[in-house]
Amino acid sequence: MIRIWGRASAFNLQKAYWALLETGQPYERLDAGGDFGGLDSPDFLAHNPNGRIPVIDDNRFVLWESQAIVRYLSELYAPALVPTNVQDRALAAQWMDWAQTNLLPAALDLFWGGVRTPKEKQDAAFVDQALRQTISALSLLDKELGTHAYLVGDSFSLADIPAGTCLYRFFEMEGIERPDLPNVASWYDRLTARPAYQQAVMVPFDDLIGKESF
Ligand SMILES: N[C@@H](CCC(=O)N[C@@H](CS)C(=O)NCC(=O)O)C(=O)O
Repeated sequence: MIRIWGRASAFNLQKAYWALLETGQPYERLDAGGDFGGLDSPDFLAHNPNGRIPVIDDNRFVLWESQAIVRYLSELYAPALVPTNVQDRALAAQWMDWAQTNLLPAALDLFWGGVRTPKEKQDAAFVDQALRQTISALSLLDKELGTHAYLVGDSFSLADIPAGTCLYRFFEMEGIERPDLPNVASWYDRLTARPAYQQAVMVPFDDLIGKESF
């Protein structure tokens, strides 16, 4: 039985949880972080000395960092999510690293500034800049997705998980203008058809307003 720690509304938990659900393995999710707290308890820190969620324990193998978890779970339990040839695996790594270092910081700033910051404290210039950066990153994806259905070729793979996780909040948050991104929108439709995406990612995100959390 795989155990995974993290509150359902945590962005980084959602990446790892989505991958876990794609594996079909039995699991237990334990709420932690946000209003559940517990990240500074000795037991939690013994699992993750970095004091963040998500963390998994797979028969005493403990792993933290969401994208490391996505890779581990896919390779061990859902090999169909891992491209078989070296070049495609390299492309998957490219998209995962790009999402982590380019798309997600912008998208999380947008979410932080426009959703988790109380309305009366929101900084319009900050939100606007984060929106422009997010749209710029999504426009790059829109071009890429013009020639194939998923980030690596025409099959869903682990490469889609980090970038795909931010789409639900981007398309659902209120008060922003979204440009037409037809290929991203079609990709999003394909992701939302996946039961694992629905369960892990399409969950309310209007909690923790005013708290420093994603
Ligand atoms: N780089 C880490 C970041 C982990 C992280 O910052 N997690 C956030 C939730 S998205 C957290 O633990 N926040 C504290 C809390 O929720 O209380 C990863 O990808 O796993």
